[in-house]
Amino acid sequence: MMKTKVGVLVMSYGTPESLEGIEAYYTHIRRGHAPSPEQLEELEDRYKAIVGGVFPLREHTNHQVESLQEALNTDSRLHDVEFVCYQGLKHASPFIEDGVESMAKDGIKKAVGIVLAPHYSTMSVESYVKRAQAKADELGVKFTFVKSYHLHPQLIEAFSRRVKAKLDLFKEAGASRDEVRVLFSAHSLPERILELGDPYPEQLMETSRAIADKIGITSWQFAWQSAGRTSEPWLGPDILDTIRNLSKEQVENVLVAPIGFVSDHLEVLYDLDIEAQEVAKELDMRLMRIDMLNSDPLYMQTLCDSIVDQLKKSEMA
Ligand code: FEC
Repeated sequence: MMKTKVGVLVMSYGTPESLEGIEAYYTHIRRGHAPSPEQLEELEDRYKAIVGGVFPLREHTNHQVESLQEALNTDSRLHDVEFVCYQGLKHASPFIEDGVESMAKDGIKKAVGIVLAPHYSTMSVESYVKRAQAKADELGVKFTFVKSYHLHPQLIEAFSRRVKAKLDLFKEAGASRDEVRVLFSAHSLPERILELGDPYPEQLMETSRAIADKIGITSWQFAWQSAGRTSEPWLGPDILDTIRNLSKEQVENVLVAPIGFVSDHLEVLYDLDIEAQEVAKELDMRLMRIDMLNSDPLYMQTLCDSIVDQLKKSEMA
């Protein structure tokens, strides 16, 4: 039987290729406005603090795309389809548009897009989708998109296992479950998303609640991290302020669960493992972080299921 080829555009944030590439990357994030020398130096210093010769996000994205293609092609539900995965990055090469162009060159007529971030926001997922759709319209590729998968049972299972594993480590160190405050976190966005009725904060609360319920924890709360350094207000409370407040409440053990991200990258390896860890140390608190999902088979299954469901829903399969 001839299999129909379906393209999968796997979209992710992107990271520089090297320390020399940081300026171009930062300029792209700032929509073409180059950073000041001070801003550039500050970002370079953050990368220098985490990068051991390779930019970890690039390796993880490459591996996620390979693993997903394998998972999709062993999924028994669509045996008349051959999935071909393409990478499309938001702020680095291969850009989202490059991914769509490669598909068109390979003769792909039908495709699904998915972002390696579980929660939908007009400022995050929607901006990936708009760019992919614009290029697809230009090149005549028919697209459908998975816009969120924040409550997928396998995703909740994968996060829950990681939270539980770290709670066990706290226990070994002498802190019972009730003595540990679990802090779920995600990337902050400008507060103006709320005026647009953006589902991002609610979806993040839903993921947090689902994990807490699954493993039966009551001592948890949510905080925002990595807010931009701009003059407009960003969603709060900020995670560093939250850690300081917890110390005032005599909480001595904190487990951070950055459920808005899936991979090891700057916002986790610097903002949490260096910056938040420093604050905790100063306050004499014990802070741990859950491991990221990276290419966890449960996460690959989440992506795979969401793609197959979306294809069926859109009647493209
Ligand atoms: O490891 C790496 O090289 C990349 C780490 C990285 C990830 C990431 C994810 C998200 N961001 C989101 C929103 C914003 C908004 C702005 C913004 C700015 C930056 C800067 C760097 C950066 N982000 Fe990012 N983000 C990562 C890295 N991000 C570097 C620039 C310096 C700084 O502010 O720290 C502000 C842009 C502006 O000026 O207009 C808004 C969101 C996510 C999670 C969803 C996703 O992955 O798409 C939301 C990873």
